[in-house]
Amino acid sequence: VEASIPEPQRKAWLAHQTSGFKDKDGFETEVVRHVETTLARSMYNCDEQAAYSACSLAFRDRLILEWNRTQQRQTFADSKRVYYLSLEFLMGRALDNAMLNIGQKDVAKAGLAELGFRIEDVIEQEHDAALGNGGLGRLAACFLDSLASLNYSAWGYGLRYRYGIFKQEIIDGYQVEVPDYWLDFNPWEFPRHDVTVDIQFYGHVTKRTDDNGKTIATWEGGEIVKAVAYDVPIPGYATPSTNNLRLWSSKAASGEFDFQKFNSGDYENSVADQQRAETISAVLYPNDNLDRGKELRLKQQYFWVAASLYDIVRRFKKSRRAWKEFPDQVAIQLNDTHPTLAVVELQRILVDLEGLDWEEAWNIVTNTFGYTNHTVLPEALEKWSVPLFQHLLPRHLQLIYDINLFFLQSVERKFPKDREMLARVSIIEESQPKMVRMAHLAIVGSHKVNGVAELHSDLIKTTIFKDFVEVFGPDKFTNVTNGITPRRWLHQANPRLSELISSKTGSQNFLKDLTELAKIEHYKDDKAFRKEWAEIKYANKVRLAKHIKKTTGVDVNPSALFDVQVKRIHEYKRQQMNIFGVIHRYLTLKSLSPEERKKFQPRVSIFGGKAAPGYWMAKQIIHLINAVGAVVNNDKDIGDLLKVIFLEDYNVSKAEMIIPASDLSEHISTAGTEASGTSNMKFVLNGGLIIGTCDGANIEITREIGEQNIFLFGNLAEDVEDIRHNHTYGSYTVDPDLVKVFEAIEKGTFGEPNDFMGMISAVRDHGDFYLVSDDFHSYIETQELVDKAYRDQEGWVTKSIESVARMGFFSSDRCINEYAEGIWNIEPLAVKDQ
Ligand code: Z16
Repeated sequence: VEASIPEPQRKAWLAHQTSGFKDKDGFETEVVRHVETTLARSMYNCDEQAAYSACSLAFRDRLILEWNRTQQRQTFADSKRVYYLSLEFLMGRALDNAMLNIGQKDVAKAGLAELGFRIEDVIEQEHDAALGNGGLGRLAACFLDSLASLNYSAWGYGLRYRYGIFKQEIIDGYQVEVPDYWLDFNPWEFPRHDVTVDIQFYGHVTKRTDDNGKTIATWEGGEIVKAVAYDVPIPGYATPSTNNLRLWSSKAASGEFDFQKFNSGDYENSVADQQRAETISAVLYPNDNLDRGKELRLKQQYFWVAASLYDIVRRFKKSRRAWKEFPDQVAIQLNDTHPTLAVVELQRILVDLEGLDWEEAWNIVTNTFGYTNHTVLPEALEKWSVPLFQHLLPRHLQLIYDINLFFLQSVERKFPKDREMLARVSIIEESQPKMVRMAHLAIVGSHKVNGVAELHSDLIKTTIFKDFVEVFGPDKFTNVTNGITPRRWLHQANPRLSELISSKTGSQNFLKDLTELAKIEHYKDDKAFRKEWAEIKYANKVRLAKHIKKTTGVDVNPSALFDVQVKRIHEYKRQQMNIFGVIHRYLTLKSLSPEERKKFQPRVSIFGGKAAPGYWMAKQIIHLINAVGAVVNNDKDIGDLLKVIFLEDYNVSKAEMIIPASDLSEHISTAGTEASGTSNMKFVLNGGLIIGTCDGANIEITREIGEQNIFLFGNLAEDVEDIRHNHTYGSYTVDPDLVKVFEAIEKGTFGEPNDFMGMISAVRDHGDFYLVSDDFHSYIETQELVDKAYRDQEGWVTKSIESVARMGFFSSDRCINEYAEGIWNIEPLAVKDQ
C-alpha cells in the first residue's frame, strides 16, 4: 500500500497515519477544531447537539483512515469477497458503537467531561438510523458488525431511504405515524457522487440473430434513473478492519429529459420527473412479514439490485480474471427474497451483455448466490404479477421464463409425468393474473438455501419447500441459527454487566469469543458476585422506570417484576394473548380481598412495538393495551400490584435501554410461526428470563441454558395444523378464563367495547387461527409459575447467571463463521497489528 503512494504525497501521508487519539487532550483538540471550523460555531455556544456532531466527526476521521486501509488491503489480497444484499439495515446509533469498537470511549468520556458534557447526553443526541422494520433488518446490522470484527472482506448493499421506519406516537391510545426524516445531519455517510450507475426501467426487447445463428436480445427504450452511492464505514471491534456499507440513492438522470422540458418551457414537468426519480429511494416500506405487491417496491428492488451488481461486476472485471472464476471471487447472500432479481440480473449481464453461453452463465450464477429464508407465513412470501413484470422489466420476464423452462425440464427428467409436481415447483404460478414466485426463483438460482433456526429450517424442508428437497436433494438446504452481536447487545447496552463479566473472565475477550461466558458459571455461588449481579439488574430497572415516568407519567416500582414484550405488533406474535392475560390478572386481583392481594407478586407489564400502518388488527391491539393501562394504572385497589405500560416508538436505541431492564420477556408466538426471533437472545444475554413457546430459537436457547431456566408453555408446532383443522371443521369452545376476559371487555371495563370486537371475534367467531384460546390456560398457569419463581429471589438470580453463562452459542460471530464456511467458502483476511 505504502509503496503505491506517489513520492510527492508520501511525506504528508506518513504524517497523517494515526488512527487513535493519543489521549483526552488529543481528542479535545479534535472536537474543538471541528466545532470551530467544520461546524463554524464557537465553543461559547456549543450545545449538546454540536458536541455530538463534533465528537462524531472526530471519531469519523479515525474511522476513515482504517476504512481506506481495509479497502486497500482487501483489494491487494485479491481474495473472495462476500456481498450481503439487504433491503433493510436497522443500524441504530453509530457514535457509541464507533467509540467502543475503536476502544476509545474512555478517552472521549474524559475529554467531553472537561468540555462540560456528560457522554451519555452527547450519545443521546444521535438520531437512530432506522432503515429497517424489525428482526430481519437488525440481523443484517449485527452481521455487518461480525463481518468486520472477524476480518472478513465483506460489503453490505442496501437502499439509502430518505425516510426510515416511521416514528410512532401514541395519541389517545392510538398509534399515529410520523415521517422519520433522519438525514438532516448524518456524519456517518459519505456521498460518492463519482460512483453512479444508470438504471433502466420499462422499454421493450428486440431480438436478432447474429452471424453464428445465436439470438441476441437487446433491452431498449424506457427511462433511466441514476443510482448514487453513499458509503457508511462499519468498524470492527478491537480490530482495525473497517468494512463498507454501500447505500444507493436515486436521482434523475441529468440530460435525459429534464433540460429539454425545461428549455421548452415545461419547467413544472421537468421538476416532476426529477421527483419521480427520487421517489424510488424515498421511503422504506413499513411492513414486517407481509408482502403488498406494490409497483414502487419492485422498482426499489430492481434499482438497488442492478446498481449493486453493476458495482460488483465492475470490481470483478478489474481483476481481469476469466468469468468462470467469478464464484471464486464473489459470494452474494440474498437476505430474504427481496434481492432475488439479482439472480436474473447477473444472468442478463453474462448472457446479453458479456455474450456467455446460457449454461456457462447459469453455472456462475447458481454458484454465486445463497438465499436465506426468514418466514413460512404465506402472506409474507413475495409474488409479483407477470403483467407488472412485463411492463417494468420486460427482458427480465423473458429470462425468468427461460430459467423456469430449463428448470422444469430438469424436474421432468427426474419426475417424468408428474404434472402436479411441475405445477407446484414452477417459478410461475398459473393464477389470474399469473404470478412470479420469488422464493422459487431464489431457490433455483442459489447453491444453498438456509433457514434461521433449527425448527424453522426443518419446517421449510417439510412444508413450503418440500418439493425442492426432492428435486435438488437435502444438501442444498441447511440451517444457520441466527445470532446477535455481543458488542452492542451486551457491552454497549449493559456496560456494568459487561464490566462485571470481564472482571471474572479476566479480560474483554468474551466479547470476541462469547463462549468464554461459560467461565462466569464458576461464580454463581459467590455472594459478592451475586449481589453485584442483582444490583446491576436493579439499576437498569431504575433507569427504565425513570424513562417510563418521563414519557408516560406513570410511577412504576423498580422492585416489581418487569415483564416485557417489545417487538413488531403482529397477530402471530400474540401480543393480544399477553394483554388478555393481563386483564385476567386484573380481574383476579379485583376479586381478592385486600389481605389476599398482598400475597400477590407485583408486576409491571411493558409493551412496545410498531404496527404496520395498514394493519388494522395490530392497531386495535395497541389501542387495547393502552385502554387497559388507563384503567389499571389508576385503580386504587391495585396500586403497585399491576401496572400496564405501552412504550412509544420502540427502536434500536430504546431496545438498548429496555432489554437490560427486563426480568421476564415474552416470546409467545404460535408454535411454528416465528422463524427465529433474535430479541429472545438479547434478553437472556442480559440476565432476563423468558416465557415462551416452543418456537424459533427459543428451542435452541432452552437446549443451551437448560429447561429449568426458561418458562415454556403451549401447543407444539407439530400439532398446530390439526388444531386449526378442528377449529374449522370440528367444534371448539373458548377457554373459560378467556371468556371472562371477553365479558369484562364487552361490559365496557376498558371503554367502548366495539373498539375491541375485532380481537375478540378473531378468537371466538373466526377460527382462532393463532390458537390464542388453545394456549391461554397453559399461558396463565405458566405465568403463575413465574410469580412463584420470582418470589425466590436467590433462585431467580441463579437462573439468571446460569443462563447468561450458557449463551455463548448465540453470538452473530458464530453465525457468520457458519455462513463463511458452509455457504460462502471464504476465510478471514489476516490483519497485521500496527
Ligand atoms: C422480518 O423481520 C422477519 C422475517 C420476514 O420474512 C420479514 C421480516 Cl421484515 C424476521 C422473522 O420474523 C424473525 O423470526 C427472524 O428472527 C428475523 O426475521 C431474522 O431472521
